[in-house]
Amino acid sequence: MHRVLRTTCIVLLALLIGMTCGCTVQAPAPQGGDIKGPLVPAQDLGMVEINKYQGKDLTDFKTLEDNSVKGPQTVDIASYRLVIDGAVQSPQRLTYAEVLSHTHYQKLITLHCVEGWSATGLFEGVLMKDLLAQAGPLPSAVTVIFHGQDDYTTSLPLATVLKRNMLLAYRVNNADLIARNGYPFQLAAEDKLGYKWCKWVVRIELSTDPNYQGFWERQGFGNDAEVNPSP
Ligand SMILES: Nc1nc2c(c(=O)[nH]1)N[C@H]1C(S)=C(S)[C@@H](COP(=O)(O)O)O[C@H]1N2
Ligand SMILES: [Mo]
Repeated sequence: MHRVLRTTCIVLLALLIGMTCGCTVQAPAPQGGDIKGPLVPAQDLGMVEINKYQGKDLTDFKTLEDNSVKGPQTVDIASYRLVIDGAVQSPQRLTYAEVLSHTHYQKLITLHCVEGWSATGLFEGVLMKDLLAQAGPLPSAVTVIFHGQDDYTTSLPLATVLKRNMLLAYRVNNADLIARNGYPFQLAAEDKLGYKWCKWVVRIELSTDPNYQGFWERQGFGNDAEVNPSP
């Protein structure tokens, strides 16, 4: 009897905590599985777009509904510069080719949108770690703020970006990103909800503010946005 009472109390307490913390949106359970592969140097997969990789079905990103706040952006690659600034030793303004001069990597990753859908792709990109090393984050830098050409912003802790070997992707499924998917660059924010996967990245700002909130985060979506939060 005691046991039942105690369990009931714990359940009620958990519900109460859940309700009071209900101001932020929780991550949905991954749908269709959280498919993930190892980080490998980019291999030549031929000139064609692929829809299967090592036996896994890939999502056709081109036909995904575009949910971006202001719709697909058109980035002029001739005048494009990726700005890396803020709390860094030497701010950078990199051309598309300069970004791509870093080592290319590939990884099978699933994007989970907070709305409940998910998409799996073979992402190809350069390591954020390599790009950031070029600018030299100051010891006081704790947050990486991503700015899209549409003035969208989102952020991640610098430590997470480095530890997870996050990729700044320029290709998915062996095809260059198209405008609706973030051309020229989308952050492949592995294990973070879709709103952390900034598209049309034009600026990477290092910040000393641990509590910075991006566009959706300011609307009440969790700043952590972890897909598989550990208890
Ligand atoms: N610049 C920018 N990036 C953005 C968004 C946006 O509105 N603007 N929307 C985000 C959201 S909510 C999701 S789910 C993903 C969708 O990425 P996809 O279109 O490549 O699937 O992009 C993210 N990146
Ligand atoms: Mo999303």
